[in-house]
Amino acid sequence: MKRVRLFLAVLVATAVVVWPTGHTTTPAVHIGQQPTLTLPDLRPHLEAFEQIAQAHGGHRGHGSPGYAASVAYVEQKLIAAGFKTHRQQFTWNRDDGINLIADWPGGDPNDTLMIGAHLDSVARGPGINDNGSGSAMVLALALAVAATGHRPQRHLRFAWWGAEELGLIGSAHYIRMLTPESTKQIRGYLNVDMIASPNGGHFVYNSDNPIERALMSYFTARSIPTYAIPYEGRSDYAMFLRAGVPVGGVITGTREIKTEQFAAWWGGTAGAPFDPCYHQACDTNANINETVYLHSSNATAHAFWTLSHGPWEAH
Ligand code: DTR
Ligand code: ZN
Ligand code: ZN
Repeated sequence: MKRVRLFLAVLVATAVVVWPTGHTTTPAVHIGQQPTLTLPDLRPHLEAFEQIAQAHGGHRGHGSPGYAASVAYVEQKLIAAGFKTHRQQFTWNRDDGINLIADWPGGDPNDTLMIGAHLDSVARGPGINDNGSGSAMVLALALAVAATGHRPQRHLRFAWWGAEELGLIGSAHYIRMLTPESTKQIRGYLNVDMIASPNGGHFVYNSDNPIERALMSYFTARSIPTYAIPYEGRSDYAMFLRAGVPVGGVITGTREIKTEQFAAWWGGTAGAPFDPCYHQACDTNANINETVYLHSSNATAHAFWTLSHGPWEAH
């Protein structure tokens, strides 16, 4: 009888250790230390994007080897950090397009927080402000989530969109491929496009939702003036908005001219464009305002971290 009891004890112990009960339990919620993104977190990715463009015909446009190399660069960093990555293929203008989607394991998939940036440039140049700045920030944020072991109640999904410059093609494909149920699982989407303009400022989408409030709390806490801009449907947030997903984000300006008032608020040159190299070959690493970039990056990181847990409407 004693031998039987011993056998059963070993069997149970083995069953617990070797044969789990068939369902994976989500790791306990752990709120990691909110990161402060620094230039060493961001610049290496911007420099990699410019080197990729230089090695592949001068740009990272949809369907080009430069775009494919940009996807591979971001993907390998994410996989090394423990993300589950997925290349979502689509075709546009007879060229193969790719959205790179990365899910951080854990969290409630029915309550997903998303952040995204388009990874493609125009065919005229390397696209470092537009939109290496956004792509690098989203990558640095994802790596910070992994490094801090951040495991909030919400599921976290990161995206790098293809073919934005051709008309929001990649993000439109992503939304089109969602079912109504999976669309409802997305609690909110933060868009990150052009956040380091050389003569830039701090524009916040006039979302009137928890995303805008979380973004504004960063700037208000530092007494940094901001200017609310309406949705114009000119970046990847547009497709999420049309699908009924709450959206938000910041932008530091494109070819529009900086006014005297804005120069008084943010410095820089009145009467000149926020980004004189918008969609030009000179959109290189020299086309980055580091002060503006750090504020817009950390405002977005603060909002994402804040919104990753807690009651949505309480924000
Ligand atoms: N279409 C973006 C630039 C752009 C224009 N308006 C906005 C508003 C919000 C974000 C981005 C933009 C591009 O050239 O990539
Ligand atoms: Zn852009
Ligand atoms: Zn652009």
